[in-house]
Amino acid sequence: MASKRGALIVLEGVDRAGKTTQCKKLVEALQQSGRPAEMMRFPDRTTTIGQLISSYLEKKSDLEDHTVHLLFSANRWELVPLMKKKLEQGITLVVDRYAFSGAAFTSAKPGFCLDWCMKPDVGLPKPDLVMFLQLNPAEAALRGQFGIERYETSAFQKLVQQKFQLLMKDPSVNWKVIDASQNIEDVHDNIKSHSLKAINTAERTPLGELWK
Ligand code: ADP
Ligand code: FDM
Repeated sequence: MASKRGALIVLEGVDRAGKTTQCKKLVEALQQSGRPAEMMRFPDRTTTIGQLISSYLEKKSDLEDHTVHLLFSANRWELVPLMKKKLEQGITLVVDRYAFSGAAFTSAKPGFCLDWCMKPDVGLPKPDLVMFLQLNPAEAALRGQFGIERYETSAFQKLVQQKFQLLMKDPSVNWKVIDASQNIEDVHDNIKSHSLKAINTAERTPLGELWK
């Protein structure tokens, strides 16, 4: 009998909602309960493409808007063989941002439609679960100032949030909205319970293709 595949679990959400904190805690909890799990994040700034993106985000270089959008997508596609290999090995992948950030951030720029922004990511491995960490801007502000990277302004983040709301209307994706204003442990318990269900379901279902 073929071994059971791992689940592809994505955390999305506004800046400072707790994505990174929760991805790490989820991976630790899964590993401690004997379930193989690894964390990934997009953009993955370690690859050649990722370094171009990182320099753009740090405002050390400028890139044309369509071009950088396609680089973010290429950065996901270049990791697909590795992701599939790990999932087939039974490793659950917990991913900090994915194609939803890609579509939400670029479509918040003038002159971009959501449909065009989603196209390059059509066919990526489809997450078994996407959790959106919901936090209002006032509460996010209590967690610290915006950083100095590109996109880190409240006006732009507000537009991004609206694009996420549109993406969440798509019933082909298994979205769960998480109240990220709770304390770290309560958010974690919520995320863990959704994740355990997704891991069980993924064992019995083939990996899908996103937005196809
Ligand atoms: P993100 O990856 O979504 O930007 P982080 O996980 O980096 O968010 O968290 C941003 C900041 O908020 C960090 O200082 C983190 O310790 C803090 N934080 C995360 N989750 C919570 C929470 N539930 N309550 C209060 N502070 C939090
Ligand atoms: N971002 C992230 C995009 O614009 N497109 C994408 O496809 C992805 C994955 O890059 F501002 C943006 C979102 C955020 C920045 O920051 C990455 P972090 O701190 O590494 O998540």
